[in-house]
Amino acid sequence: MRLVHNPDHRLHTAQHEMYRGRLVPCHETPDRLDHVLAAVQARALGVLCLPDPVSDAVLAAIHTPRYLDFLAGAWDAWVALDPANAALDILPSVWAGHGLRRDVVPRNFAAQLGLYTFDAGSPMVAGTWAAARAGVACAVTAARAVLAGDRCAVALTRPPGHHAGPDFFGGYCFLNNAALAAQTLRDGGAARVAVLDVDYHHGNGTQTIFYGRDDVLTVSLHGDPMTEYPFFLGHADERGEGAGLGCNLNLPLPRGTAADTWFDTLDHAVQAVERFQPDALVVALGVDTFEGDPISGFHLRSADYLLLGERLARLGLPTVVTLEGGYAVAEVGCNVANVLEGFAATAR
Ligand code: SP5
Ligand code: ZN
Repeated sequence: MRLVHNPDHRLHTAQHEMYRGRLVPCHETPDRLDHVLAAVQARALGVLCLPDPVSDAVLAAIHTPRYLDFLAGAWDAWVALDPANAALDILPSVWAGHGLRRDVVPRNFAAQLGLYTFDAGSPMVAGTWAAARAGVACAVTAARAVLAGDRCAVALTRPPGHHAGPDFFGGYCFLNNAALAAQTLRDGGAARVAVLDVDYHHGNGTQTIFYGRDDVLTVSLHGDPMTEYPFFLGHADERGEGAGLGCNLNLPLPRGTAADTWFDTLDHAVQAVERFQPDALVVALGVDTFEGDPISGFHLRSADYLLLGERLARLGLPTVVTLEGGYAVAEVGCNVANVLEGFAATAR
């Protein structure tokens, strides 16, 4: 199993996210990935390798030019406002919601920031763009390995991606790694691709990217948006639109859901993937479904992740895995390694 890791992930190290009127320490930290890398190496789950570089055209297949330009220039624009900003994370304070125009891009940087994000919990720093780009390279490299015949390849990366849409960031995500992996599989000859998102949070960015398309099925199993982030998308009645009608499936579950119900619901997700008859699978793997996760509300235990890996492998599909959330730092490595171990034991 090829394990593509992001050598630049540490460049994205932010300080604070806004929570209940205060800046609190970021949950999405570099040590998360360090624990994952240590765990997969300790168990010899596969070959750790570096990503191949990717061109701008790869990003532009999923994200808009104006959004990519914004991300690429955001840090310089931030520091140009005031040299003292170099010591501060970029966070927004105004948003283009509630009937406000999104078609005109203001010249003001704070306004642009509010045009391109939907929360105040996703700080950007000087190295965010480089880290996120290198993360995309991991996802695309993993997808290319699967196109070349690997049964499974894994992008071990951060920042995560599944909340990032065509022209927006949020939920600690800037570029949608899973969507870019799916698009790479499509461009490489897979006629139909399924994205199965098992992160605790609804994959709103991925859903939005593929909502009108019938060549990519998006399925997400997540905390009910009536009470859980990202709140404003992820309901069961969102089924896709136009040609994509029927190609999006949301399976929201109440906060507090334990493993038995979660796995029953995973069976529904897996059946939907099977009905779609895809040529390849992308798994958006968040392990923030863990009982000890500090920001989430499901109750999976570490051993359950072995079963998840087995279940995913039993689909029998060429599979790309991207790393999404998981904030119980001490256990995140074990939980991710368990998924991969369960997969490898079953795929063999
Ligand atoms: C990829 C991913 O899992 N993104 C999740 C983004 C969730 N952002 C909102 C989190 C609210 C955190 N609450 C802070 C609790 C302080 N103890
Ligand atoms: Zn999550």
